[in-house]
Amino acid sequence: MTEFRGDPHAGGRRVAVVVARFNEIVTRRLLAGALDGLRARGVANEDVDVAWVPGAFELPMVARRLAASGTYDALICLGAVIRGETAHFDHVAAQAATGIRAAAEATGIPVIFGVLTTDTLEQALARAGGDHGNKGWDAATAALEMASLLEQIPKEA
Ligand code: INI
Repeated sequence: MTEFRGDPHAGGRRVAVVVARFNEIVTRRLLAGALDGLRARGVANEDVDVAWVPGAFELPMVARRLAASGTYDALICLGAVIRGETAHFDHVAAQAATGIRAAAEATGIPVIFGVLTTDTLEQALARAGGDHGNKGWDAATAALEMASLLEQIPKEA
């Protein structure tokens, strides 16, 4: 039996982070968590690029362009969609999730869903460096783990 397991402790990787400006009080903290997580695993500052988009709805388009560039081992998308603030919460959240997954499938590069979908700002802040950890950090872990895992498993024939 072969067991494949991604190793997040891997330096030398290039990572792009796409982050939404909407609810920036939350997303700035997610970004800080993601950058901390990448650095803690040995990713060099110069191997990380950050692109800001207006809102979570725009994450997939930019993520897909960056993933297709061949420059990065993994992409991280960060956003905060808060139900209390919008009637179109469900559309924005669903389009972000579907589009991010499509970007990964189209390019074969891991594109990580680091988008909070919460009912309130307080719940979002709790998950952006508050009582419930930092989803940005978790997204960094997932990105490096997936980059390592995809390196190990056989490619499409
Ligand atoms: N974008 C977010 O990232 N989070 C939200 O909570 C949000 N709300 O509340 O509407 C939001 N809307 C903007 C959207 O992502 C697009 O930027 C906008 O519709 C332009 O396409």
